[in-house]
Amino acid sequence: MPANLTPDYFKAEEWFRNAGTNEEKILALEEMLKVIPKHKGTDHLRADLRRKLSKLKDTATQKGKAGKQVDIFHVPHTGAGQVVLLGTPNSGKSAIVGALSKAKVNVADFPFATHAPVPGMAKYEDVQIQLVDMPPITADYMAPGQVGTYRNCDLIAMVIDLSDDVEEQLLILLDFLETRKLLIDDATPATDAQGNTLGRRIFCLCTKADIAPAGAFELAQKSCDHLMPFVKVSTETGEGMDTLPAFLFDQLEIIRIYAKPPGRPADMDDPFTLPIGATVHDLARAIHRELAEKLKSAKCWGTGVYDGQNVHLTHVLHDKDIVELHFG
Ligand SMILES: Nc1nc2c(ncn2[C@@H]2O[C@H](COP(=O)(O)OP(=O)(O)OP(=O)(O)O)[C@@H](O)[C@H]2O)c(=O)[nH]1
Ligand SMILES: [Mg+2]
Repeated sequence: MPANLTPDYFKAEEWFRNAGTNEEKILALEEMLKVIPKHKGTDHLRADLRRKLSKLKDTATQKGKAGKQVDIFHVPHTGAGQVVLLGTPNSGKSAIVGALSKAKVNVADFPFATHAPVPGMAKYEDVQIQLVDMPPITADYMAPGQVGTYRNCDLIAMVIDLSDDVEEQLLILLDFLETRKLLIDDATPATDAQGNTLGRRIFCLCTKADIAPAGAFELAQKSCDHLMPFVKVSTETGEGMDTLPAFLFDQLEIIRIYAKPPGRPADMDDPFTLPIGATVHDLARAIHRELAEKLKSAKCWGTGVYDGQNVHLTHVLHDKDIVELHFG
């Protein structure tokens, strides 16, 4: 009996083939099992997929047996947040990372100039935001393991070259994000059954504004069927580049907090960064996980408090607050 496999199944299968880690393979196999047509003709295939899945889950729980593998697509986080660029070949990804950081990127007039992730640090006021330049993806190709970098980042910058076919680029990039469950929408829960986070925060970074035909930016906005912020830049003229770090900071949804030791001035050079909505207790945990349980009281200077006000451990902090912690 014919299996009659669907396009959704083939997409999930491609995801499985390109998965660089066992976690990613598990996610892809679960998707394959979800979308595979369920009839006699697929009995064998489904049994085979279930076997593979259970084997992978077993390996995932047997930690530390194999030697450490080097995964070039695993980019350790540094700074206040990690922003990873996603785009088709020649769209201007490396030029952006090169313009905002000191990273040694390869900007070139030919496609596939970037082969591996290249991280660089972009400065926004007193914090550093990590940008990661990436190899391109196309409708039929991505480097094996590449999806892992997107899975682990804080924010995806979907790069669209305004001087090229914006609709086609959007189709390719959104399809990649949708099939890998990287878009937050009704079909993608916040986490999967294993507790892995699925959807990521995403925005659209439109480049080459200097050579864009009239209306290209508006067309990109109109053609994107997912709600996300859009910005327009040019690394050639600098348009939009000055305000890009502030925009990234906003999109990361973080706040800066300056810790003040009792009786001494606050350290205003090196803020802690915490998610919006973080409390005094979250700050204490960020400073020292064990000491946090001994936190007795706190004083706060900043938004919504008078200077030096005693605040409860559940007090919600704001960007640029100064906090003095007293441990028992
Ligand atoms: N006019 C103009 N050209 C740009 C701009 N940004 C990048 N370019 C040019 O576009 C070409 C590709 O830029 P890259 O930054 O290498 O593109 P990429 O997306 O990193 O390319 P891959 O690594 O192949 O994926 C280079 O010739 C750049 O000089 C821009 O804002 N305006
Ligand atoms: Mg590049």
